[in-house]
Amino acid sequence: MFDTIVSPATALYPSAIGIVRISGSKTKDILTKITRKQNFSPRFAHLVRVYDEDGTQLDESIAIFYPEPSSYTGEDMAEIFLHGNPVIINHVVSLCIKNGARMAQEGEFTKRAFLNGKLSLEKAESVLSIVNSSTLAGVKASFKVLKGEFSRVIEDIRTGIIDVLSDIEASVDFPEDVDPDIPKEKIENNIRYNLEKVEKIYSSWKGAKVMLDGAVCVVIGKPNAGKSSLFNILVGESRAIISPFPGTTRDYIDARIDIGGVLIKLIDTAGVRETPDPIEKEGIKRAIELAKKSDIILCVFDSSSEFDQDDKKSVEVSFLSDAQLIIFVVNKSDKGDVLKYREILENIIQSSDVKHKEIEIVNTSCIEGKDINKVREIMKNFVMRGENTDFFALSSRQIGIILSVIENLRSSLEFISNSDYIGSVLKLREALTSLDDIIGQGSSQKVIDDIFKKFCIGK
Ligand SMILES: Nc1nc2c(ncn2[C@@H]2O[C@H](COP(=O)(O)OP(=O)(O)OP(=O)(O)O)[C@@H](O)[C@H]2O)c(=O)[nH]1
Ligand SMILES: [Mg+2]
Repeated sequence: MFDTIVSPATALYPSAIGIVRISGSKTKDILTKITRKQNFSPRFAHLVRVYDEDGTQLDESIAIFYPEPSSYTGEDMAEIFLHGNPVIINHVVSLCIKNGARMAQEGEFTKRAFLNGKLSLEKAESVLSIVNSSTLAGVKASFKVLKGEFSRVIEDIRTGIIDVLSDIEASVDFPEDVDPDIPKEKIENNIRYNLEKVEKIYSSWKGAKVMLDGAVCVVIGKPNAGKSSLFNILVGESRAIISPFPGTTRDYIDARIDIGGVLIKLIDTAGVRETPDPIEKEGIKRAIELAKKSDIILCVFDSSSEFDQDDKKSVEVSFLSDAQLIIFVVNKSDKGDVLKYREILENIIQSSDVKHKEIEIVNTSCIEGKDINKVREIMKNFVMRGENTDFFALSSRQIGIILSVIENLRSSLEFISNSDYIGSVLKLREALTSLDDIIGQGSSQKVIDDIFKKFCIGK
């Protein structure tokens, strides 16, 4: 049992209606004291007078009483719809406090809803993002979480993982009781199937996030490829220093650009190469760190040079990054052999196992300003795609958990492929615990139940 809390539920500036919310066991008592009305029908809009301490009438309002457990918080609750003057609202709140309530802390009504089992954790978080979203797409994506669509998907993945666990755990612990040939391939496929579902949650959120918050685009590539030249053209002014000497850019430089209404934070970085120079080394380290956390990578190549180790390293950095869009910009088309570079890059893409990323190749000439618009167009389309994406608006806590589940499932796949069943089980269990954290559940009793379901009757 908690104490009774009260607070304004609407913003404190003059408006048509201002709402005061009360929750807790003293709710009805307080309501009666300030309105002098004894009986409230559940969830009925009563027209009431509100009285001040000295008995004078303060306002006429609508009061609704929600008896527990059928209320937002799960406790006795009331909402009083007053005239929207902050003076009235604040005074009514203080009357409630004088009659036994205390001022609610931030988010305390929703917190109680969670603690009283009315909302799971992820739904409680969605209430916050519904209120805070700055776009309609964000509101709709948050509402989907509140409606329970997200928890249904999570539950689905959870059940899928439990099934895999049952298969593996049963055959490891009790080999004589279980059909011995649950093929390794089947287990692998089942893990992969669930992994893809979790990855889809992440990639669709990420795709939509760039539309909601703007995208971070990092320009990388070996020294002298033309990164700063490209950066300056996209920014529309000569921000970064350009020179024919490799290793010109050392620190990173950023600028906000607007491509047809799409906001992008563009970052120019130091050229990637092996160097003994500690300052340049530090610049390259930063470039790689920035690239890792980006949404878009522009990986620039000098087509008039030979494809070398530094180019290879830049491609590697692109593939290992979070970026969902990689544009291989084959620059210096005015003087280089772009076809040769293109062929090498196409082969690398073909033989790589990078999935879920969009990879494009564009030939450009920064000197002639050629085909830079293609780069702009691809970036814009990538960001705008989020507009129609079916995604859940998730909190950073939830995304953190989703990422750890992805990690766990990937490692469990790796263990299985090395026939390390115990290692795989441990990782799957970690994934389950994390999934439970999303909705705030904590038990893995279901795993045990599922294992015994597979035993022969009578054993
Ligand atoms: N011919 C030709 N030269 C180019 C092109 N783009 C850039 N350059 C030249 O290539 C040299 C290097 O350009 P930058 O933009 O400084 O290259 P960077 O990749 O930023 O180099 P670092 O900062 O040293 O890593 C400069 O002399 C540019 O003028 C191009 O498309 N064609
Ligand atoms: Mg540069």
